[in-house]
Amino acid sequence: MNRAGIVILISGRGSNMQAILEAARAGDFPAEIRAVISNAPEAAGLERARAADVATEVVNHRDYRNRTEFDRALMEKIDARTPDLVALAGFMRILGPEFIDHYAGRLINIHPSLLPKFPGLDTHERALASGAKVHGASVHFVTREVDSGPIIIQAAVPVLAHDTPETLAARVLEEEHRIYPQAIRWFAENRLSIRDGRVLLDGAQRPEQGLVAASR
Ligand code: NHR
Ligand code: GAR
Repeated sequence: MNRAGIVILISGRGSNMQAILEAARAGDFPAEIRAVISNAPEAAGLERARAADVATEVVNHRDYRNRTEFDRALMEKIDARTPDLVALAGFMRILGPEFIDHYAGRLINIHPSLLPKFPGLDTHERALASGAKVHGASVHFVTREVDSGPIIIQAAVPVLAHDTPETLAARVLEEEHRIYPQAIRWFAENRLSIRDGRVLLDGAQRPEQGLVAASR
């Protein structure tokens, strides 16, 4: 079987990247990781990728005069790997319209909240401050407007009485590691489509397959 090629973009630790690499290693996974690219030379995920024998690149945003120049350099590095899918995994730079349009329909992100709640940064702090009883993570197609693209899958976790941003983040992260490989599997199996701004799985809206419920 022809496996889909993936390029993963990171900025930091790379635990979601690692979860995807491990899923791909496990066999019968329909995608292969062609490269991991970081905008941050110090990202710990680069070391983890190397340890797994995956090609790595750095496109340091500080080396470019503006966002457009950075985005173009990044596009060049990505396209050299001819991926079917580009996956943001803890990638921390907002991408401009030229980049977004170039990868339309083949660019996805994992975001640590139940979108459309808490787009942007510091999601766990904000979820706690809001008094929310559930929180979670979302995998979505990336569009020009940040954290607003069509949602592929979400996982919910309970917010517990003594949670801190750190304990809540850890509970969410476990779910991220489950749903990101799942979303990539669906994409690689060509089972996802977008109609009226919504993601369909096998041509239908299937909440029971698109949501992993709160556990514990
Ligand atoms: N780009 C577009 N156009 N659309 C999206 O949906 C994107 C995107 C780039 C990244 C990930 C996103 C997240 O999951 C993502 C989605 C960084 C910021 C941010 O404010 C916001 C959202 C996300 C990632 N970044 C600052 C910036 O000026 C830098 C912050 C930093 O370096 O710490 O780019 O949350
Ligand atoms: C993850 O929780 C991811 O959802 C979040 O950062 C963490 C990265 O962890 N992403 C963002 O906040 C994007 N702005 P990881 O590097 O270990 O995968």
